[in-house]
Amino acid sequence: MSTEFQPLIQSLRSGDPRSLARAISIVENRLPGWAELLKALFPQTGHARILGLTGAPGAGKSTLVDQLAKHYRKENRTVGIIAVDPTSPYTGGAILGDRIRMQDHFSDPGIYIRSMATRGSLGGLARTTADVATVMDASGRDLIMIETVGVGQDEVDIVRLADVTVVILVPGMGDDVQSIKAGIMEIADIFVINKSDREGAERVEREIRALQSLAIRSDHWTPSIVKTVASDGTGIGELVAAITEYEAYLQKENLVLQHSIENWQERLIEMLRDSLLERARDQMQDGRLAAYAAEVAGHKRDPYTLVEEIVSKIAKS
Ligand SMILES: Nc1nc2c(ncn2[C@@H]2O[C@H](COP(=O)(O)OP(=O)(O)O)[C@@H](O)[C@H]2O)c(=O)[nH]1
Ligand SMILES: [Mg+2]
Repeated sequence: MSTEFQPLIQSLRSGDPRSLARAISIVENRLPGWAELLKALFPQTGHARILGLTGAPGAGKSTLVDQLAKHYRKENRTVGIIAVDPTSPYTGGAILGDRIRMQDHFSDPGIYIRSMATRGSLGGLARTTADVATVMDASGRDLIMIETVGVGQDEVDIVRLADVTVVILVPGMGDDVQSIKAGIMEIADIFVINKSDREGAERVEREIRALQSLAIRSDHWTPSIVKTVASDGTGIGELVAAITEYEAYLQKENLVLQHSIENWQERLIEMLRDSLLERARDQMQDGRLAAYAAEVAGHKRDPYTLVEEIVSKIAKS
């Protein structure tokens, strides 16, 4: 099977954007051979740094990603962007709507942009995003930026795979800082207060500091707070410095491997759950599930024994 993908893998490694696009499509849409492709690519991964950026719609995530991409390109680092944001302006390198700015990058093969379909994702959004990042990593991208909207469970799962997580807030959403604190306080390695050209940036900063004084992270890192105006590039240098500083902290404290182990623990459980469930479903084709449900509903059978039986059949198959 893997020989079938050999030419694709070769051109992918040479950085060819079309091969990258094809490989991502295979993985994202779970086309035949997707798992074989990932198996073949996995040994080539582990090089890319993954940056997660999350925040409410309109907070300026895409604008920030765009500015960061420009910055890192000047340092000659190759960039892959994954937008898990249905409102994002870019899709597979093509531009939607009025966001002309990304056009700057079109002629630069050092930047590859991909939007994820957020609905009906076959393998679950977080897992598919992780797999797409794996493909980008294998293609030799130095830096992968993942843009996600909001801070729901999906987002938390997605940003878990990032080495560095940036949470973007904007002035004028003061109460939101309170309401989303549970979700963001744990995942933010760096806070960005974007649209600092607006009234109220100081207040947001005070609120973050107040929340920070209540929560001590297990790695003892105090997330930095950076004020930016993404639309004109103000503060991007500071943000890059904050990212570098956090990465240096991870290195110094030997936390990189630990992060990775924690991340894989979650991902392995998820993969096992998916895979076992798939096999259980295989066993219950042709209305067997409905028949079982009818038996349980009619109290002809207890569900506990039933599940044990199904699981032991999977183990034997
Ligand atoms: N005033 C101001 N507008 C900004 C700033 N950053 C982004 N914007 C604008 O805010 C809007 C939403 O930005 P976008 O990057 O698409 O937000 P996203 O939904 O979080 O990806 C766009 O019109 C941007 O030009 C900023 O720092 N200040
Ligand atoms: Mg966006």
